[in-house]
Amino acid sequence: MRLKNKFQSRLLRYYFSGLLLFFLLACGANNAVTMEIQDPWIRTPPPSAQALAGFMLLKNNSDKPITLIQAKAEGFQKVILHQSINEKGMHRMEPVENIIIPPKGELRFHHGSYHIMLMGLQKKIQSGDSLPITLVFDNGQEKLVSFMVKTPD
Ligand SMILES: [Cu+2]
Repeated sequence: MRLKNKFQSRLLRYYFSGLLLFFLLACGANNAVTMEIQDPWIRTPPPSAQALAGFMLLKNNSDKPITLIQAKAEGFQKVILHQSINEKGMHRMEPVENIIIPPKGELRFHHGSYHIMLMGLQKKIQSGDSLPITLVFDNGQEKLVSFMVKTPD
C-alpha cells in the first residue's frame, strides 16, 4: 500500500512537471508565431559615418495586423524608423511613426524603403560585428534582435 502511494506520488509529480513543461513550450511557441524577424542586417558604414541603416524581413504569422512602433539600440544618440522616398528623382528620408504588417503578411525593409536609422554612432563598428536592436510592437511584444553588420552582395 505504501509502495503504491509512493508510486502514485511520483506519477503525479511527473504529470505536473510535464504539464508545466507543456505550458512553457506553448508560451514560447506562441511568442514565436506572432512576429518573425528574418535576415536582420546593417550596412557596413564607411570609416567616418555617423549614421547606420538596419534592414530585415518582418513576417506576421498571426491573423491580426501587428504594428512596429519603435526600435531601440544602445550606443547611438537616436534610433528612428525611417522611410526613403524618391520624389521626382530626389531622394529623401522621413521618419515614420508606425509600420503595419498585415495579418499573415510580410514586409521587407530594404535600401530605398523602410529602414531603421541609427544616428550618432558612439563606437566603431565593422563587418562581422553584430548589433542588438530591440523592436517594439503594438501588441506589447518586444524582440531583441541581433543585426549582422555586413556589406551587401
Ligand atoms: Cu534614414
